[in-house]
Amino acid sequence: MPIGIATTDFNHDSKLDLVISSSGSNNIAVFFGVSHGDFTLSATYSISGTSYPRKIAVADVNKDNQLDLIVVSYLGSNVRVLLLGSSSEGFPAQTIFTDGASPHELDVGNIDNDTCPDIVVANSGSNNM
Ligand SMILES: [Ca+2]
Ligand SMILES: [Ca+2]
Repeated sequence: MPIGIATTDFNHDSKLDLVISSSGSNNIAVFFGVSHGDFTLSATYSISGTSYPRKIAVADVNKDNQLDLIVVSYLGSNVRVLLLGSSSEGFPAQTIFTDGASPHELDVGNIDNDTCPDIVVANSGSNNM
């Protein structure tokens, strides 16, 4: 079941692309925009374990000028970061950060005004952020 969506231009072709998380199949699908509002499936990435991926955000986490994906794993109680462009296979191994119980929402911004993006996660199971 699709549950999270983000839009950006991953491949720098000036056409909007879609990223969709699917909770039932534990994966993320990337669709590149083509023309006239159509999209083509680029790749599907498994989110390991019984993860139930939900909200997705996009940011250049490692500052290599390639956008990366950040997704919350509701059942895994963690946040996964998938780096784009550091491998010919697209998003390589995931970096997993332990989080509170049942993370539900996330957003990315620069909270402390340094040069690195920060991630804020709302944990519905532990009533904290
Ligand atoms: Ca694009
Ligand atoms: Ca990056």
